[in-house]
Amino acid sequence: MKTILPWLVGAALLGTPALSEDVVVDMSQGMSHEVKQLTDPMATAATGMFRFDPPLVRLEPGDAVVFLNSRGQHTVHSVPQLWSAAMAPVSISNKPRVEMRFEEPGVYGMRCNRHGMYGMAMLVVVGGGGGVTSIEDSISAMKAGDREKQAFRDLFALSLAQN
Ligand SMILES: [Cu+2]
Repeated sequence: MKTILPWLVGAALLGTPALSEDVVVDMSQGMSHEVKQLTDPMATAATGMFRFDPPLVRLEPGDAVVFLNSRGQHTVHSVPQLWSAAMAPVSISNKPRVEMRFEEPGVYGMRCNRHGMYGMAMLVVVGGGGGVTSIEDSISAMKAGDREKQAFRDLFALSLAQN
């Protein structure tokens, strides 16, 4: 049985922090990983119709994620219960391309404001992860439907299976 590292609930410590808008990244440092936001009418499962691609990204500290296609239909918003306190929350909408560098190890859960209810969720794990005390407690504390919570459970399970 794999022990889960001491994760710490960032949201409880942060309260309701101000959302950061654009985060400008110097791409000369670290690698960048593109994450597309897709609407796929051919998807066979409802959870696949609206999705981040890929939904799980592992980074080294200093690497960046390039969020593509936050245009009206899709957004990227941090989930307070699944967000390491080391980094300011994110709120991206109406931007075709936003680069964001993740400097601190931790886990960072994000959702689309419009399609989170359909399971449009994603997880960034930086370095060894950490930052959330209990995955299940944090997910339970989310104000979200079962489909979205299950999407995050699946992403955490996938991330732990890859360790
Ligand atoms: Cu969306």
